[in-house]
Order: sequence, then C-alpha cells, then structure tokens
Amino acid sequence: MTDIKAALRAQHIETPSWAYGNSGTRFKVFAQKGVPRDPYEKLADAAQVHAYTGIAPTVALHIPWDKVDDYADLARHARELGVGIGAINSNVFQDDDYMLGSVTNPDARVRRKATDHLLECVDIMDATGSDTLKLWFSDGINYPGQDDIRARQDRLAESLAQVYDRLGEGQRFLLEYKLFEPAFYATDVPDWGTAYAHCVKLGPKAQVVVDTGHHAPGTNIEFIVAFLLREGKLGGFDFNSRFYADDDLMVGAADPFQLFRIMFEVVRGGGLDPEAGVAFMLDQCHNIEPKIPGQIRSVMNVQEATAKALLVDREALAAAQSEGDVLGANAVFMDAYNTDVRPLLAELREESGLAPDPMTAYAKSGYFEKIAAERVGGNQAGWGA
Ligand code: RM4
Ligand code: MN
Repeated sequence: MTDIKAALRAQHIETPSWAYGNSGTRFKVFAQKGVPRDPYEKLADAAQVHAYTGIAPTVALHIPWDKVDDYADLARHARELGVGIGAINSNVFQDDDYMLGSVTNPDARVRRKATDHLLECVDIMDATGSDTLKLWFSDGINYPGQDDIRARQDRLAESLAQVYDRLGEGQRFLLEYKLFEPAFYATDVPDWGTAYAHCVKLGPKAQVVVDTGHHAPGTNIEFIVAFLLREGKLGGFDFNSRFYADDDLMVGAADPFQLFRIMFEVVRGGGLDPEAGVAFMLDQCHNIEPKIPGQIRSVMNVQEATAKALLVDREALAAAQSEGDVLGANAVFMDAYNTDVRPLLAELREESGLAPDPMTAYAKSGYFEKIAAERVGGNQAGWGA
C-alpha cells in the first residue's frame, strides 16, 4: 500500500488553460459567470484545481489563445499561484489562410507561415521554461483528388523536421493524431501509426500523444498505449471522454472502465515513473457544467483509475496468465477495477493536509462567488472559433 500511495503522490495531471474559458459546440457557446478574461485569470482558476486535488501543478497553454506580451511574467505569475506552465499547444487551425491546410498546404507561403508559428511556440517554451510542444494539425482534404495525399506527407515531414531541429536541450514535441474533423475524407495525421512513423524518423525528441477522443468507436486504445510505451514513443495523453466523435467531455465520464484499462497499461509499461516522461494532460471543454469543478472531477477520475490500476495484483495476474487460466486472470483484473478506491484517496489527501473531498471543499470555499462578483466587464476567454 505504501508503494501505491507513493506512486499516486508522484502522479501529475496537467489541466488545459482552455478548459477555464467559455466553450460550446458549433451551434452555441454558452457564457458562464466568472469566466477568466485573460491567461492570468485562467492560471488563477487552474491553481484552484491544484489547491484542492494536490496533483495538478501544471497548466497547458494554447497559442494564440494565451498570447501575452511577457511570457516570463506569466510564468512568474503561475509560480506565485503555486503552479507552473506545462505544454505549449500550437494552433494552426483558426486562420483563413489554413482553409486548405497549414503545414501541408499546397501553397508554400502558407506552409511557411504555419511552420513559423510552430517555431514561435518553441520561443515561448524558452521564455516560460516549458519542455513540451504539442502539435495537432487539422490538415486534410474533403474530396478525393482534392490534393495529393503523398505530397502532403512530404510537406508535413519537411515542416516537422524544421521544428525538430529548433528544439533545445530538454525540449520535445508531441505529435497528436485524430481520425477526422475538420477534414472529412483524408486527414494528414489520422492515426497513431502515421504519427509514430514521423516521430521515429525524427528521433527521440519527437513522441506521440494519445488524445482519448480521437479514435474510431471500438478502437482498443490501451493496445496503442502498450505499444507506444514499449517503443519509448508515448509522450503523453490528452484525456477526455467521447460518446460519439471528439466530444471533449470529462475524462472517465463516458467509460471509466476504458480509462482503467488504459491506466493499467501505463502502470504495466512503467509509464507512471516520472523518468518515463509521460505527460498526463486533460484536453476538455466544459460547455454546460461549471469549469473549475469540472476539472477537479476530471483530475479525480484519472486518479481513481490510476489507483485501481495500481491495485491489480500483478503477481496473481502473471500466475494466472502463465497457467492459461483465462477466467482467473480476468477475475484478478476485475477485482481491482471493482474496488472502491475513494476511501484510499481520501486518506491520501488527508495525509497531505488536503480536504478528503475536493469537490465539496471547493464548493464551500466561496471562490466561485468571488470570481463571479469580481470578473465583470471585459471579454471572457473562449475558443475564438
Ligand atoms: C484538437 C486537439 C488539440 C486541441 C484542440 C483544441 O481537437 O485535440 O489537442 O488543442 O482540439
Ligand atoms: Mn487533444
């Protein structure tokens, strides 16, 4: 049990700055009270999530949504709040120039512009001290014949190589894949295999990030996780839940069993070891629920799945597996999943001087009432979509 607690104490879950802003679907973005007006206020909200969970010490930024004049000052502000800047997320999907693609665009001028943005993101890493750049490309085509699928791969490789070469000591990039949307016929980085192949070619500073919402229904995500970890190419997760497409709902809400299966492969593959460098990030939007408690709940869901994964009796499992005891092995696995780990986590929090239940502790804190009263006027942060 001491080992399990130590592993849980060492786990860090990164929250995304965009989760604190207003969001919605392409039909409607619903404004909520108290929503941050700038990156400084987003960091303040993220610090609340860390204050009550104790395991969310970093915040991912998204550029240009979190553009500021002085990134060193923003990093200082984060430190004062007790958090740090995590991954820098690039955004080459919201400019008119990118209608036909960003780094894979047939127009060299647009490709240059997109790659320059990615390089700018590395400058921001230098200024904030962040070690991770996250790359997601909305690039792809809607119609057969619209552009040359193979040439687009060449352009992608060329841009990635420029970014790779710009990475400094201790910096890396994570390449994200997504099946479809906004491109509907052929996406340029649609799956882990494509991302993996590009990363392998580039070298150790390029790794794959698994966004749990970016697969076809029925995909065995834990298999992908096991495979990438084995190859040293699992850079991290963008956690969220999906019922249909890229729903970005709270992780563990749609399928807590899947989250457990993923976390088991992480534990099995040594991915919880901080040395493994696996970043546990959330990539979510809270369209209809309050945002800070939505993040707290999500962090708790990942923590619960991790605790259950750590509870799997690996010795008994290995014994049953080697004996070919199908039902026995499955029972060992399910025993861990069916364990109520909430008392264990409450105890862990109390040992670290935290309230046993982060949700009620936050609700009682009065923070929401305070920001709702203070944050009037100005432009609430949102997706800018
Ligand atoms: C994309 C992808 C990226 C995220 C954006 C907001 O679908 O998941 O990680 O930065 O959405
Ligand atoms: Mn993502």
